[in-house]
Amino acid sequence: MKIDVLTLFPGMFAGPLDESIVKRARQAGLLDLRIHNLRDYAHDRHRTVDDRPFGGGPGMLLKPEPLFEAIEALAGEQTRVILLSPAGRVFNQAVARELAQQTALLFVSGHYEGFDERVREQLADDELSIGDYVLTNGALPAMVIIDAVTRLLPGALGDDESAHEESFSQGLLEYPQYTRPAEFRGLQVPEVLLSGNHAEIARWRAEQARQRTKERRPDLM
Ligand code: 4HQ
Repeated sequence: MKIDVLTLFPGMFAGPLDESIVKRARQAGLLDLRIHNLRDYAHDRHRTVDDRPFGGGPGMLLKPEPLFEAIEALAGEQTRVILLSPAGRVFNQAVARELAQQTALLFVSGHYEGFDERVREQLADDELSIGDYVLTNGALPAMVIIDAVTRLLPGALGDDESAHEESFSQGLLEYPQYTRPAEFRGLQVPEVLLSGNHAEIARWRAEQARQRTKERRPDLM
């Protein structure tokens, strides 16, 4: 998969996408990730990318010319162009699975009060939010989504990591888990997990997952 990111803060992307599973996916050629500075597409010597809203009001907007030129330069026929903003549909695991099927993604990370509406109308295929809170810009949302999508690319997870994906994708929260020692500071691991009875263990785990989900995240049930 090819992923391009258009941002005013390319420096924010150094680090989170250079570790762990995303790093390995990039090295293996499963993910071709490129970060682009929106300022490189500005027209003037001050590299201006923002301007005041018509009609007045607080804050600045990303002006259309640099965004149009950048997106037209970076997006191919197959590219899904995605704006990050709190007004988007809310990202979740189902959206991650949908994006993991695409050939190419271009994330456009907003800043200030957002985008000139013509960018939305003419260039965006999709608009996503990572949740109902306000961030300073769309760089972290872009990284969150890239992380969640990358681990779904075929071959991105090792065998141990894939086994884990199965249990979460049942749509419930995880059951409680324990490792050695069986007693730690007087705290015992539940007897059933030491029993060796695999059918009974599977039943116990399913019930724990159900109870925990009902208690903490009834919206998932
Ligand atoms: N922002 N999910 C404002 C977000 C956000 C979110 C990005 C802040 C866009 C203009 N983006 N800029 N939550 O809060 O995606």
